[in-house]
Amino acid sequence: MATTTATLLDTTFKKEVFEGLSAFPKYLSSKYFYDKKGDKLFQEIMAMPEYYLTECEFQILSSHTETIGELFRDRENGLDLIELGAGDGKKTKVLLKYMAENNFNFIYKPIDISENAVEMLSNNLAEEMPALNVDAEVGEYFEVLERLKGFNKRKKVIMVLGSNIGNLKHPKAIEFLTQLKDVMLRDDLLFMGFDQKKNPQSILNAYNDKSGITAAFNKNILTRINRELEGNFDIEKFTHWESYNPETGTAKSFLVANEAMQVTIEKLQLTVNFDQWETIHTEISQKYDDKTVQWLAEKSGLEIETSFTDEKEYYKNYAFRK
Ligand code: AVJ
Repeated sequence: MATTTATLLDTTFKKEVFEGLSAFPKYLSSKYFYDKKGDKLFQEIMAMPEYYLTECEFQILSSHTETIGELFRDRENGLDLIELGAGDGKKTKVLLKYMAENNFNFIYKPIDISENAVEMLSNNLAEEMPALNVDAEVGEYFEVLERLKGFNKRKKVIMVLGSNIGNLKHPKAIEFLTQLKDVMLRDDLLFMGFDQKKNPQSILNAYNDKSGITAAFNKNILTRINRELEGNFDIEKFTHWESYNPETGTAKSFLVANEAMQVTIEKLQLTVNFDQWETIHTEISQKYDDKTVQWLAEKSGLEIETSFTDEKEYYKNYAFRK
């Protein structure tokens, strides 16, 4: 008896892989990079010299710790610090330490799509900063937003670091920012990192490192499909390809099929045909300038309060109010 699609595609992952690989041109969502192996590869990416983003944001948070911390502070009632896409928390710890050492009354709520990352971060914080009040959660951005409405008793600061917003095309970014605005009250802050437009070669290098870590990261989505959905992708037959359009500021990642092939994904009851040189689009990493961030803010009903940048002006963190 034929299985109905409803039971066949019973998770978002299955549904989206089915849709993306049945579409033309083919695509997969970068949010599926982050399983245990993907988290590890992303850690390695953040440590690569080519991937300047992490170092720049770390520099910003380290050199403006006090100003940023005091921007967050509410002396009367304290605050809830909510971080979306917390990852390993390395950069956030700079702020957490300042807040802990300067009598801030606050709880830290890290949220991440990776169960593994959330668990590692919670354990790490319990060890390194045992006095810290941590309430971690696993979830996707758009899912957890609803639940943030419950955090209304005192000031909230919502933090999204790492230029994670760059994975969203502008219309989706506006939707995301608007939803954040909707859960914010008058005195709440949104503190967000935006990777800036810069010389195009530096951007290309950041997503096309010589050591092949980014390539492995990109291909990990196929490995994940093989393992979780019983696919038979031959990973070797795909090439990681990066492009950057300096006009739009969009960096795009692809997996290119080196030869014609047929792939079967058992759990989706799906056969996928690839022509030689056919692509799967896997990620966008949008780069910004002040004008674009200003425009996104306006479209979302937010106002830029202030911003912070690094020495090279490669990266910026903006504080928004509604
Ligand atoms: C975590 C989404 C910000 O787009 O720069 C790194 C992910 N992809 N190298 C980015 C990523 C390839 C990263 N973000």
